Amino acid sequence: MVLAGGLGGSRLALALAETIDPGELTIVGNVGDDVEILGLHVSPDLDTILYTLTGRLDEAKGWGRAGETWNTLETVAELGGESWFRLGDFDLGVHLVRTEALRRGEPLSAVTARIARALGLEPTLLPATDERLRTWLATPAGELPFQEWFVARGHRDGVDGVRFEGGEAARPAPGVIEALEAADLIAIAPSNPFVSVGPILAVAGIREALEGRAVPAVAVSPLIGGEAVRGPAGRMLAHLRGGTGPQHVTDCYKGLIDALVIDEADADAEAGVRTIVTRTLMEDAEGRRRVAEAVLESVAALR
Ligand code: FO1
Repeated sequence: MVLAGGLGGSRLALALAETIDPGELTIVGNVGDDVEILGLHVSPDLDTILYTLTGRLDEAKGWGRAGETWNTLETVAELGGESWFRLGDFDLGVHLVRTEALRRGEPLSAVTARIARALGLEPTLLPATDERLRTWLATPAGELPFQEWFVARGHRDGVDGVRFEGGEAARPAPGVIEALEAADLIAIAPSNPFVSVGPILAVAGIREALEGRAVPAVAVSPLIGGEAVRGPAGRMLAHLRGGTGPQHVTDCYKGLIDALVIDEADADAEAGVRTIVTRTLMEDAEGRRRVAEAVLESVAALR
């Protein structure tokens, strides 16, 4: 089982799906980034996973679909509608189907499973929760909803704290706890620990199941040489945890992991937990295989 945010999450999920039987893999995705745009429910991280593992991701952007067209968005912009969050024509089809289903009362997990099946996804993809859970950032400019901070303001505002609206009350989506209990290994993807993995762990039932795990849990550090591969994770670790070394990543997962996969560039730094050292950049199939093998090695090493 893998707990995954968007791009980093989907890369590790793909790495594992290419290395083990993909039907044996369960991916639990972040929904704290979910947002309503033009009346449509968008689940960016679930979609990044769906698109990555079915060969549809726009690799250059790291979100949305390859070969996308923007006719609808252009019309929306012409009409003065909401166009800051760029929804492409192909992508919109997914949001239409999802939103219609949710309005009819179908749970997010059920419509996600339907979309996944239709797109040919082999692993099981589960949202962390079917209930409303939203990430908010405390910044010097005030508290901002996730996508306003990340996309509209380009995650330039410093983050003094993260809050998960609905996190305490949210129950794990059907299948999440069962998958956690049936797993041979629990992996935490090299996603942002605060805003990508944080919302998953904010679901009390998931955190408790992870704390009480009977199998090894291993995280892959999102850092290479003390810097995040992409996005604001480095800046957030520095400000909220006091540094950008393996130990600061471990500190985000206290009591939740037995090992941390770190990059060769960070091998000399203290981690506060058992480490597995490899090259962690997953740029190509070879890089993904290396990381998947390091993660899977930890099962044998920790048993
Ligand atoms: N990221 C951007 O930087 N700009 C966008 O306009 C944008 C649109 C978008 C549409 C659908 C989708 O699934 C993702 C989209 N993203 C966009 C990426 C996304 O908001 C973030 O990368 C994730 O939420 C962070 O994991």
